[in-house]
Amino acid sequence: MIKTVATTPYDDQKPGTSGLRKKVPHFQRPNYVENFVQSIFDSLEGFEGKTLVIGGDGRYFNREVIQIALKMAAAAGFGKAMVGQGGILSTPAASNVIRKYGAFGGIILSASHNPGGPTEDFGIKYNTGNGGPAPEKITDAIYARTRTITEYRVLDAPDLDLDAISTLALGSMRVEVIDPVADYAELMESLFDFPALKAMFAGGFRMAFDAMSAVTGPYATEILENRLGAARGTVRNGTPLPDFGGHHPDPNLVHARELHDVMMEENAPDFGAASDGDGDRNLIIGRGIFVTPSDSLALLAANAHMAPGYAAGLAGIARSMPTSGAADRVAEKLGINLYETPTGWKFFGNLLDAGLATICGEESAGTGSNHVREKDGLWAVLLWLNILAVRKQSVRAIAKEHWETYGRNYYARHDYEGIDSAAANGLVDALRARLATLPGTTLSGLVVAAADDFAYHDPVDGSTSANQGIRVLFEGGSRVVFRLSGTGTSGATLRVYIERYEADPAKLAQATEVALADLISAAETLAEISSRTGRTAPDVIT
Ligand code: G16
Repeated sequence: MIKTVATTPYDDQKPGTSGLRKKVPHFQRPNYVENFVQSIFDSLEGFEGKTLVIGGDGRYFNREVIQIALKMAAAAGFGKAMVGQGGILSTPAASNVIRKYGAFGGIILSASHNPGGPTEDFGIKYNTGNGGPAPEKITDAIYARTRTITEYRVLDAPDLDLDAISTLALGSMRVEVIDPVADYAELMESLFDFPALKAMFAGGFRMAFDAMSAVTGPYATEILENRLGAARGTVRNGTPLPDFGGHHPDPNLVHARELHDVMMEENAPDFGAASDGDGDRNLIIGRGIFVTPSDSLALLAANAHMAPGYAAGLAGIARSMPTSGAADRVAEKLGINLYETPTGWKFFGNLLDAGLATICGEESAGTGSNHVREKDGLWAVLLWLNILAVRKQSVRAIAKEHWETYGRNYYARHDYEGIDSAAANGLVDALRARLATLPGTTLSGLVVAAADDFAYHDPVDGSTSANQGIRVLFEGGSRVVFRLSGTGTSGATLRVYIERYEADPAKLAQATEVALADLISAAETLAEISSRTGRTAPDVIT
C-alpha cells in the first residue's frame, strides 16, 4: 500500500558542489531524508517503469536511507531498482552500473571524504542517465521543490534484506541486489593491460594501497590482489567501516599520513596510493615522491596512450579552474583542446558526453575519463600502474622527465576550515570589490597581470555559471585563486590555491613551500586572511 504523508519544507536543502551534505543528526530530523528524496523524484520526468540505481559508501546511516529510498522509488513508480549488496556501491561503480544497464538515474549516498559516524557526515546526490552528477539545472529544480514540498509518498512495506545477491519484490517494483564489484572490475579489465600488470607484480613490483576503511576496500582487493596478483596485504584498511575507523577517509597528506610515511622510507614499496570514502578520489605517491593531483592529471594525460583503452589518443583534456595549468602544456603538445571548468565533476559531463574531452581532473584529488561520468580513484591507480608497467621507470624518474619536458607547476592548496560564514563571505566580497583595480599593482614583489571572478560558458549547452572563484594572475604565469568550498558541513571553508610555473631546468627540484613563499604571502596580504578570519595558518595544506 502506498502512503501519502504530509510534510513541511526545510529551508536548507540546497545541493552543494556534490549533492546535499549534512551531519547525520541533521539528516535524522523528521522527514528530512523523505523531503529530499521526494523532491528529487518530483523534479524528474518520464521514469515510470524505468530503473533506478541505489548505493552508497557504507557510512553510518547508509542502510536506513537505502530502505527509505527504495520504498519511495517503488511508490513513485520506478519499475526496477538495482542496489549494491549490503547497500555498497562506490561512486564510480554506481556511475558504471547506471550506464551499463541503461538506468534512468541513480541515488548515491555519500559524503565522500568527510568523516562518518552517528555525529559525522552524510550525503545524498542524484546522478542522471549518463551516469554523472545531475547538472545545475536539475539540482536547482530539486532545491526549488524542497522549498514548496507538502507531501511525500512511500510504500508501506517491511525492510528488504540487502545482504544477499538476489531479486526481490517491493510492491510492483523489482529490486535486484547486485555484486557491487563485478561490473566495475570487468570495466577496468577492458581498459588496462591486466596481463602486463600481472607480470609486473609477479616480477616483484611492490605496492601499498590504503583503502582508508572505506568503500574501495573490496574493489581494490579483488582487482589488485585477486586479479593482478599483488601480494596479500597490498590493500590496507580494506574493510569498509561505518565510521571509517574514526578517521577522515580523505586521501591527502594529512589524513593518509601513514601511507605517506611508508612511502618515504628508504625501502618503500614502488608505488603507493589511496582512495577516499566513496572511491572517487585518489592519492598517488611514488617511493620518496608525492605527486600532486594536478601533476598526476598532466602525467596521466601525457602517457595515457600506453594503456589499451586510450591507445587511440585523447580527444581533449578538461580540468577545473583551480587545478594547475600543468595539463594545459600537455594538451598544447598533443595538439588537443584544454577545457577549464568550475569546481565540481558535474561540469565535465557535457564535455565527456559530446566527445570533446577524454580525460578530466581536479586539484581535489579527482581524475577520471570517459569510461564513467564520475572521477574514479582506482581507475587513476590502474592507469598509473599501466604506465609504470610500460615505462619500467620509477615514479620519481617519470615525474622528473615530465618536468624537464614541460616545466613544473609548483602547487599547493591551503584550506581554512570551519571559519565563520559571515567572515568568509566578507573576505570574498572584499576581494571581488577590488578586482578591477588590481591589475598593474605589486604584491610581495609580484605584478598583477589580471584579476577576475571565474565564469564558465559551457560550450555544449550554452549555459553560464558565474562567481566560480576569484583569480589573481601575476606576470610570469603564477596565480592565486580564492573560493569557498561547496562540500563542507560546518561553517565555511576558505580554499586558497597557489601556483607558480617554473621552466628553468635549474629550479625544478625546489621544496614546494619555498617555490611558493612569495605567492603565499601575497595571498595573505591580498585577502587579509588573518585579520578577517582570525586564522594565522591553514588547517590543511595539500
Ligand atoms: C566534490 C566534487 C569535486 C570537487 C570537490 C571539492 O568531490 O565532486 O568536483 O572538486 O568536491 O569541492 P569544494 O572545493 O567545493 O569543497 P567529492 O569527492 O567530495 O565528491
